Amino acid sequence: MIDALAIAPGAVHLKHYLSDKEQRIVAAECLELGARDAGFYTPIVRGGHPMSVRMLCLGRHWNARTYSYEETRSDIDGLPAPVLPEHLEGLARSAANEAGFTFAPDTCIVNWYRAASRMGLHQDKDESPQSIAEGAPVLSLSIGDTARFLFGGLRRRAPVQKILLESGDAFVFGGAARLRYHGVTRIEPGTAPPGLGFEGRLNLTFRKY
Ligand SMILES: O=C(O)CCC(=O)C(=O)O
Repeated sequence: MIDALAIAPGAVHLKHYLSDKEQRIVAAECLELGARDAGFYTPIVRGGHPMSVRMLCLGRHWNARTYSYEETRSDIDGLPAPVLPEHLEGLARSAANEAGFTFAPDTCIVNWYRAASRMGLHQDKDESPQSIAEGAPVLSLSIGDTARFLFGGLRRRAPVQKILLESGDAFVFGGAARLRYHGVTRIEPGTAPPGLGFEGRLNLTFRKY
């Protein structure tokens, strides 16, 4: 049985959603795609600072300098963004359904966290106005080391909930929760299940542009 925790209206934490086998399959798929042309890279944000995660964008590329989506990696190497594999799209669709959402994602950002990686508190608001207005969810799958995840409110200074995202967990926020601030303060090294074939944490976030 799936352990679904209601975090806020529109936000659901699905504990241990992916089996160990599914985690290994998804991790292998991401590592394989990430090692090809148009694979993992270090995004450089406005102001010229590198992000602490490595990133792989599937379906559409997210440009870290302009905070917008595009067909090609114009801030990296000009290559087209790789296609979002059907298998991953299907996993995200099913997980969102478990949380009560109908979801047809067309883009996935894979963030590869190392021990020192972080993700500052932010809102996801670079998707199309229609997608945001509809409250189309953001669905994340975590694989590897545990993350200390913060889930806040609609204002940056609103109180935050501290949530541990463990390997295999899914986290969904849409509807009234779609624009809530969120971020990752820390990765707990050495907490991943054995046999995943990589170090750190992979977080796949699916969105409908
Ligand atoms: O790594 C996570 O759990 C969150 C990722 C995130 O905030 C994002 O990709 O916008």
